[in-house]
Parts: sequence; structure tokens; C-alpha cells
Amino acid sequence: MTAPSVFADLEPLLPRVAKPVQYVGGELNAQPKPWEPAAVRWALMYPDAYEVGLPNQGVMILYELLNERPDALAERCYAVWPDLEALMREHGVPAFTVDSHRPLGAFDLIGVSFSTELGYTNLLTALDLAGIPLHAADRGVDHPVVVAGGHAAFNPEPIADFVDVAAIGDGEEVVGEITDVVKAWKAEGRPGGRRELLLRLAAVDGCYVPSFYA
Ligand code: B12
Repeated sequence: MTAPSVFADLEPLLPRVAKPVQYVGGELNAQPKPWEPAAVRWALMYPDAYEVGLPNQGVMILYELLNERPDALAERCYAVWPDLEALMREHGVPAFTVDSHRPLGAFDLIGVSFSTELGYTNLLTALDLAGIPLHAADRGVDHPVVVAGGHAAFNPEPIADFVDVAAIGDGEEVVGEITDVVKAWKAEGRPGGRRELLLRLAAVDGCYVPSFYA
């Protein structure tokens, strides 16, 4: 699946918003990787403003670990401020990553780092801006799998309807295991669709798939 950058549509909006630098990426130690060779693609989201999310150690660690793998890539994204959100809605620009400005909907996985419950509603805004159904039950085989992690996902019930998987605990090992599962499922031709993928993910230690429980 190709995923063209949305930067050409985003750039004309940037002079009209506060702190446009937060949307352009290219920071020291950013690790943009070629899209095509990666078997599994993660968008890692810190669901708060860039200046809160950028220094988050959890996202930094997972970003580095995933990008060290030759078969995976990870790009970062953050909540946008309301001024840009309004312009994105007006001009049809979807939620994007800051590394390559690719639309969130093009990734295999959206890994959301919830340090605090304050981020819950920002995830919903990002999904809405991305054109991804808010409820996990409404997502199909071509939508990204939304994986929640971090402190405020350790009791995932408040967000159970909106996430596909909650990864409880430290993320260093589980992101690799999730990547392996998604890679194998894709290589086999995505057998059984989204349900089969979620069943396989539910078998990964520490992964909870709320849709399999009442
Ligand atoms: C440093 C810190 C801050 C810093 C930096 C925040 C930042 N942007 O990174 C500052 C001072 C800014 C801050 C602010 C706040 N903080 Co604070 N903070 C911490 C602290 C001390 C360390 C966090 C940390 O860096 N841990 C180290 C990293 C490596 O671990 P991690 O982020 O947890 O990530 C690991 C796992 O959780 C997991 N993981 C994380 N994300 C993901 C994603 C996926 C997909 C997967 C699979 C796994 C995964 O894998 C990572 C690697 O193992 C924690 C307490 C603690 N001891 O952890 C409180 C803590 C997170 N903060 C807390 C709170 C309440 C806040 C504030 C709301 C305070 C306030 N009233 O303003 C704000 C909110 C800021 C915001 N909007 O995000 C609470 C959250 C409680 C809750 N349930 O909501 C905590 C838990 C402290 C506490 N016990 O009260 N905080």
C-alpha cells in the first residue's frame, strides 16, 4: 500500500497557525525510513501537544527499538492544536505523522502512549481526523490496529470500546512481538481478516483485546 505524504496540502496551512514548527518534523535524531521495504509500519502517537509529547521517554524508546528493525518502521505523531484541527477539517487534510507526513490511516498499527487519562479524548479527535472509525467494532481489515500502552492504559476499560488492543506493562518486548504477529499475518495473505489478527494478538503475553470479552 502506498501512502503519499500530505505535506503539500499541509504546508500552505502552516503560516496560519501558532507554532507551525511543531508539525514539520526533521528534528535531531528523527529517523525517517523508506516506506516500501518495511513489512510492518507503526504510527506512534503521544496524544497531547507536540511540546508535551516530544520529550516523552516511552515513545522515544519504542521509536528507536522499532526503527532498529530492518523489517519495521515507526513514525511519530501528536495531537494538533485546535487552530490547525479546524484548518485540516476545512481543507480535508487527514491526521499525519511528523516524520514523513503520512496519513495515520495508512499504517498497520497506531500505538498510542497514554501517560495520563487526559489523553483519551485526544485519541478520539486524532482518529476522527484520520477518518478511522472511533469504535473498534466498526473497523475493517484495512484500518490500522489501535494499540494502547502506557500508565493510563493499565486499566483500559474506560477506553475499551475505542482500542483494538491494550498492551499492559512495559513496551520494549511487546512491540516486537506484536510486529512479528502482524508481519506473519500479512505475509500469509491476511487470513481470517481483522478478527484472526486480533485473535493472534490476544495470544501475545500482556495484550488484552477488549472486543473478545463482555
Ligand atoms: C516524567 C513524568 C512527567 C513529565 C514528562 C511527561 C512526558 N511528556 O513524558 C512531566 C513533568 C511533563 C509530566 C506531566 C504530567 N504528568 Co507525569 N510522570 C512522569 C513520570 C515521573 C515518568 C514517566 C516516564 O517517562 N517514564 C519512563 C518511560 C520510559 O516509561 P513510560 O512512559 O511508562 O513508557 C513505557 C511503558 O508505559 C510502555 N508504553 C508507553 N507507551 C506505550 C505505547 C504502546 C503502544 C505500548 C505497546 C507500550 C507503551 O512502554 C514504555 C517502555 O517500557 C511518571 C511516573 C513514573 N514513574 O513513570 C509520571 C506520571 C505518568 N504523570 C502523571 C501525571 C498525572 C501527569 C500530569 C497530568 C500532571 C498534571 N497534573 O499536570 C501531567 C500530564 C502531562 C501530559 N499531558 O502528558 C501520572 C499519570 C497517572 C494517570 N493514571 O493518569 C504518573 C503515572 C505519576 C503518578 N503516579 O501520578 N509527567
